[in-house]
Amino acid sequence: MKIEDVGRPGIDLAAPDWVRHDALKTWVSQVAALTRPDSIVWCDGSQAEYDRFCQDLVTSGTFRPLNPAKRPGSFLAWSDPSDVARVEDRTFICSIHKHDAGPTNNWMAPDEMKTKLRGLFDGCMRGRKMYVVPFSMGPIGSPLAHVGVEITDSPYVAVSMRIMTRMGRAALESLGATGEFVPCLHSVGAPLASGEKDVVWPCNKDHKYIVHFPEENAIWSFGSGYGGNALLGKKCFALRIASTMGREQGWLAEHMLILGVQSPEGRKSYVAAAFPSACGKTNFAMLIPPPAFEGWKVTTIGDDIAWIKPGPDGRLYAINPEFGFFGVAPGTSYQSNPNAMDTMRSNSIFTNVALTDDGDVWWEGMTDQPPAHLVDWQGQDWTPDCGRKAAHPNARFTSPASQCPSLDPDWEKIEGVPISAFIFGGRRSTTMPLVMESFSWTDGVYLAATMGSETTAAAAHKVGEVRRDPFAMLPFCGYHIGDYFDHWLEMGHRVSNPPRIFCVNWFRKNADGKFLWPGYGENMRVLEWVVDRCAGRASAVESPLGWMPAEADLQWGGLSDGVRAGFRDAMTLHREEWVRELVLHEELFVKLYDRLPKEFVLKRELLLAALWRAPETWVPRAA
Ligand code: SAT
Ligand code: MN
Repeated sequence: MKIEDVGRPGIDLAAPDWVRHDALKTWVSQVAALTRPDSIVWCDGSQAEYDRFCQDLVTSGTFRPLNPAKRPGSFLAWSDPSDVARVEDRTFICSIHKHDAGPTNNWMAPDEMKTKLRGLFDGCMRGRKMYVVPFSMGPIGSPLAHVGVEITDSPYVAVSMRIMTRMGRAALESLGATGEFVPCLHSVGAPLASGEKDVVWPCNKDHKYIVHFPEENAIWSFGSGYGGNALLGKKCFALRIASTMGREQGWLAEHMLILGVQSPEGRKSYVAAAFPSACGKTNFAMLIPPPAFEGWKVTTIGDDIAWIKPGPDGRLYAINPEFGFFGVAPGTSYQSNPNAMDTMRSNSIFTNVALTDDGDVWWEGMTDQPPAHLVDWQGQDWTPDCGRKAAHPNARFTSPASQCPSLDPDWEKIEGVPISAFIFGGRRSTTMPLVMESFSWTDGVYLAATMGSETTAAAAHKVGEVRRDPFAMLPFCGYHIGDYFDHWLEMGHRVSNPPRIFCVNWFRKNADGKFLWPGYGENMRVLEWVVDRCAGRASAVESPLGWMPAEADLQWGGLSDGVRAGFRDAMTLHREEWVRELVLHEELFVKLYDRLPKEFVLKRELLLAALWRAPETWVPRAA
């Protein structure tokens, strides 16, 4: 990524002796000359440095230290109310050709965008420190790992990157003097005039740009300090840029959790599962099996992103490129996810949750009884009857993965873990059954490509509308989504032993709007069927859409008849709903026209025919 020489920055550019990468030094000095920070801080990733940055954040008022007796080593931050989620309408894929970004991404010509961005970045770090943050996505030394360097003027970003990635000196040293890195440039876009007092959450209310240049693997982000907009290793690098790299190099970068399942006899399998943001991925990744599953164990490799490559034995192997969890706080409790609650007991950053009177945190759903008094995420007094939410619905915890009690012992294995099954799940109150297995790889790719989901608070748009979210990658695919489907079809043919593909829907409701399936730990019953199918140990019924378990194919110990009745309803296929669904698939296909895999057109016709052959309502029944 070229930035023209705009002169000398006029500050000390000397890098510490462990920085031996000349191209990095050049880039840093170009960025400094453009953005005009007061000083440059090269981040080594040490604990002492982290503590110093946190202390600075406390001094500036961005961080509030939490009560060390309740939440040791932890801090609370409240963002500006205008900066609380990813900004999808301000997110751009600037490929040279518009067609390569495809109809699901915003696009602008790279030159035009760079001119615009250069204007915005000009002097944008005045009055601030510029942090140079080297990081590795994936275990350092893994053949699946890649290095990035984020330049940011936000110390909140620097400390969050240390939790979320393998950050600092070791990451940079793994590059030697000339290795390739992804340059990630970030500014909150709020320069300070000399003597001007800073606000606690600087950001730019008028201009936000989250921009990717796929042909040069570069990222520029301006104006937001929040989540995926600012922690550029996550969605920008590990999904949008990495998906482009994976397409060129023959691997996959996916919006997937990775978990391990171990049976009482010690059989172990790994599963990767895609769900849209804020659909309970962290809960699923840290699932605790119910009492009826004595001896079963679920272990966590990752909760959000998977990088997946063919291994020498014809299977697909996955790593979690991240080092921590950036999870949705509201709804997380010792009931819904004890492992997440234990993970965030210490050394964590909380953003946009409420503060309790004894210096701890609280959010909706954390306890049955809300505290009698809180300070809410906007700094106002809160009582249970005040009519406002105490935490923002997209409030987050940022915690080290190493603190997770269910962490898999092999989570840092450099070759990754072999994947037996892919699971795709949307949030659908109707239509989609609780679980089914695709008839084939191609069928599975079709089902994942046409996945729909009701929108959540993770991004700034209307909550609760159904939108197509192919592979849960709609906001994260860095190139034409039609080409992405082709890449998936091809990857299945490239390996001799591809994973099986399943769809799930934990969110189906009855006519009264009540969930039909209890979810959380009870999802173990579905997960057991999935891994047993992969091992050839579970039976299934052939439905018009795929293989489905009959009631007798799941374990029911410890559940009431009511739950089993809910299961039957959640597995029912209604022809009318499905015909409507297939019409909506057509809406997506029309947008992709020339790059839509031809297999999909045929598959849709076959599905329609199968639905008309089957009874109007179809329930899986054992033969
Ligand atoms: O804010 S993030 O993009 O990192 C989280 C998410 O949307 O999944
Ligand atoms: Mn996500």
